[in-house]
Amino acid sequence: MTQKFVLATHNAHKLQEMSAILSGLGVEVVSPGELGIAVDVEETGATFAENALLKAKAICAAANLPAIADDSGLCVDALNGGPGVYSARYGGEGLDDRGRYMLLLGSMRGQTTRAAYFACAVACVFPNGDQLTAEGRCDGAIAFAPLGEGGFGYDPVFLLPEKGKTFAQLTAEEKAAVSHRGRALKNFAEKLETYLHQ
Ligand code: ITT
Repeated sequence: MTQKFVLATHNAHKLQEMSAILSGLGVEVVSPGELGIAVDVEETGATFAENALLKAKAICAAANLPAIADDSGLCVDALNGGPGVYSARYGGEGLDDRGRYMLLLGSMRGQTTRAAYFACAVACVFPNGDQLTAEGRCDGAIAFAPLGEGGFGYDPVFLLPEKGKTFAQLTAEEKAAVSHRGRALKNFAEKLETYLHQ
């Protein structure tokens, strides 16, 4: 594929994961920083898919290049699906990743129902207005204490029962093979290939 895509994210960890996964799938990407673009998009959508589309549209318009956005989050059964689309803002502005996952562990204290999943919606918008979308999900459970040093965000408290490890205990490749983002981007790359051969 010779077409270049700009990744519509300001999250350095997401950028790194998306670049690695998409490069492995043969999709050439550039970051907004490399293009000198910084667009702050208000995530007003009610769903991951709506927010992904908002981000992709805004960056596509600013860069005049096809733009790929990811909107993602952690959905916890015992918290009625929260923090969900509010995962990046959980607990308010003052918290960092650790602050957010510690807050989550606190709100899960005494909860025996630990089921949770990560969700990811990917949207790609082309300068001619065409759109491609894809979704991915990874089921797991909320750990009782943080474990592992890898990844970002809620990774230290997201447990994959079948591996007996948190996302933060996996290598980047192991995480990408099963993660919500890895699955969504793989599905997206298949749709992109079909689209580009039309
Ligand atoms: P952009 O909108 O600029 O892409 P963001 O971090 O605000 O960056 P989102 O609105 O999609 O992105 O929020 C996603 C949040 O969900 C992210 O900040 C993490 O807290 C969490 N999250 C998403 N994917 C994750 C992953 O793979 N591992 C751990 N936490 C993740």
